Amino acid sequence: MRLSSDQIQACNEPLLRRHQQAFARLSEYLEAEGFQPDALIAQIQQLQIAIPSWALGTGGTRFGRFPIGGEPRNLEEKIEDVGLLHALNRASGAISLHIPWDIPRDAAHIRSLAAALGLKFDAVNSNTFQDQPDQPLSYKFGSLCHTDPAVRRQAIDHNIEVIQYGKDLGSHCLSIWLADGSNFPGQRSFVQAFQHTLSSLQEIYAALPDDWIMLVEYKPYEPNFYATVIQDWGTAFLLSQKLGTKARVLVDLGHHLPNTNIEQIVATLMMEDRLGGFHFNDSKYGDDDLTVGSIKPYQLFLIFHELVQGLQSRNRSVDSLAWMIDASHNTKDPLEDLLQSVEAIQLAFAQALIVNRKALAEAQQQNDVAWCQELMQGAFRTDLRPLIAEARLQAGGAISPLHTYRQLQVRQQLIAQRGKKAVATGL
Ligand code: LRH
Ligand code: MN
Ligand code: MN
Repeated sequence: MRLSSDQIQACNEPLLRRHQQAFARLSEYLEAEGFQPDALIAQIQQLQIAIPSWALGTGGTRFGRFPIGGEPRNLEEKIEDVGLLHALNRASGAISLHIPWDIPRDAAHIRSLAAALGLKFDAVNSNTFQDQPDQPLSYKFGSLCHTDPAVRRQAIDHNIEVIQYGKDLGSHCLSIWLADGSNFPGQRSFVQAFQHTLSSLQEIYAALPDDWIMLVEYKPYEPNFYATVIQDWGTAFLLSQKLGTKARVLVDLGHHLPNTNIEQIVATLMMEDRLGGFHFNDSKYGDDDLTVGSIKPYQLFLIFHELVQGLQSRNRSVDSLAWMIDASHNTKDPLEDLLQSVEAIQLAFAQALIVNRKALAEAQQQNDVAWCQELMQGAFRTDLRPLIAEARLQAGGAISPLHTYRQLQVRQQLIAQRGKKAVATGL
């Protein structure tokens, strides 16, 4: 299924007048504050968020899963779904694949399908946290860190194979998340587990093409509940430093202990030029994988504030980082949830763009604490939804993606085509 620009424009029609009024009011305010709406729109349009191939179906918990129907049954249909999102918001122009959940067996065909929908391939993800049916050795006690060199070899070879799939698709980035760790004190030597991980990563790094990036993702716990080998940003940073300049840290927002100051981590990683990318989601307790911006929108804004600062001070463009969503949708339609997540990211980015940085630097220098807060919250509390809608509209998208998605009865059509019982692979 595809959405034509005529269909989208027809849905925009009745919303146009109200949108134009709201955008005119906002433009006037922004101009008075010293910002050019057109320049902001150009920056917003540049930010493309990759959609994970593993999150296009309903997720679940270990207690149950409630499929919604019409879920994509194969990679082709997942690409089709990302195409639907991108047609609506013009900001989801990339897909991130998890191997072997989504193996692009006919890379040329998959590539051309994606290209026809305006999609690129972002990071390819390896998977050594599950055993596959045809796999000779088990990852029950780890993969790249395993005590047995034969298991490490198998996991290294898998990563090298994933690089090959990525090359065939035109990706430039390998993303590695390891579940490796231990469940009980004394089970493993921390030092040995780290050293095995490092030497395995070094072999994978050696197979990485020159124009590729290796993203190292950290997580404090789950599925191991005593210790995780790459538990925090410090460990991921250390590994990336030891590996070389192509290795960078991936920050998954859900992979922190409660109340961790993620924006400070982001600032430090940017300062050291080691930030590689993001897995966006939101959480109340742990790795909840909820809709981006649904629980802690101010934190999201503060993260973007550091990102914008870091990118501007290094004169780097937004596409120098890998922007991805990593969420799971247990009770909402996954496509609606993803539309909401992308919009939350765009909003936080736009809010960060309108922080008066000059005034903030002065207030910081004067230790004017109240004024610093005023400037930050002033940007955060500005309703920039008409600006994001205008960015979409000018790019040929929907003024209100969710509204249009429902009006065009996309889910109902997907169910009619794929069936009520179609269930996607992935989370
Ligand atoms: C682990 C994780 C990691 C995996 C994905 C499926 O919690 O965030 O990024 O690749 O979930
Ligand atoms: Mn993740
Ligand atoms: Mn996670």
